[in-house]
Amino acid sequence: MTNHPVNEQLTKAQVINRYLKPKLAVKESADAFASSNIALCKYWGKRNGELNLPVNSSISISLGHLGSHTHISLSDTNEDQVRLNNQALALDSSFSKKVLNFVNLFRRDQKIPLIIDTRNNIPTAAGLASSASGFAALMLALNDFFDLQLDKTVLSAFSRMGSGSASRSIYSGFVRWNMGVDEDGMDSCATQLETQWPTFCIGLIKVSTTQKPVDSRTGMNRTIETSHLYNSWPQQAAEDLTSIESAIFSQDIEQLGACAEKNAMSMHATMISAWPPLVYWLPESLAVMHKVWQLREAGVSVYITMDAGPNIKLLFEEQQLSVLEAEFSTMEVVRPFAK
Ligand code: 2P0
Repeated sequence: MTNHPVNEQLTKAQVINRYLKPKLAVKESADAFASSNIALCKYWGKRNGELNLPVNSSISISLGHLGSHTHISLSDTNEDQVRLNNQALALDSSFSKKVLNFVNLFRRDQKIPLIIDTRNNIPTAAGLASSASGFAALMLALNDFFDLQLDKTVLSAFSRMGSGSASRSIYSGFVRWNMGVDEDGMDSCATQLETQWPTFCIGLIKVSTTQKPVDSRTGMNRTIETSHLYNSWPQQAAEDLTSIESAIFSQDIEQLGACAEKNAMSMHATMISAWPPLVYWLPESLAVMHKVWQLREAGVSVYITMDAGPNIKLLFEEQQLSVLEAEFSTMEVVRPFAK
């Protein structure tokens, strides 16, 4: 694509280094939690793959108690140890490599062997965005462990270098990730929308929890490279962002839901028109979609969003909860603003 300039000059390490002291302080251990998030206006496409700078701004809702918990402590052996959901992983596994590459951006050449223990209470790699909460929790834990004293916008920008959507998981509630324009990407970070919507609900319908065949990063790169429909995506995303943000502030579920559903379907249209085609939907996903559309025809205010996977997320207000629970017996409900 020629209309999305790629600027690969700065590396992650160069950008991060500017914010670090030469020698790190080291605590005995640190703990952090970050919520996962579901995009209402999706992040789909990078203008810079090294720094994970997006083609468009996005908006998400955080998933409250669902997310990642990271514990960092000093390793008493000379080697790092990486644990995921109470299991020790090989250091050359793809998860360990991702975690340690990120940790090394901060540790640099200092010999500080660590135990990095991550626990997700969401299914890993099932389209429920565990990389978002994972990198955000890791960033928060590193900030504490090495006493980096970084402010939240910097933590968001650094998390983004681990995984784009992680920039939004530094905050809770409704969050906007501004695409930014600066060469070093430090203005490509998230901010929290200062509003509460106590009746807002998300319903998670797990169609499949197995590992998806093509990860998001590969999927978005393939889409940019091969889908002609992608040309219309940046402008649509910009328009959807404005509409979704105003619907959040006016608590208009119809406007928010319709625009979020259209945004998700448009993103999937760009994927389906990529080559080879990227079809994350399963027959069960479509069955749920048809059921939702029938319910809406019958007057139930409920809308769909989907990410790079087969699972369905429903957007609705509390008044619809009992009807939807009767229709979707396996649905897990998240109320991000519940006290
Ligand atoms: C989103 N997704 O806005 C979009 C919608 C998937 C579909 O952010 O390459 O794991 O690590 O920056 O953040 C998933 O992409 O990708 C994602 P990388 P990431 O939630």
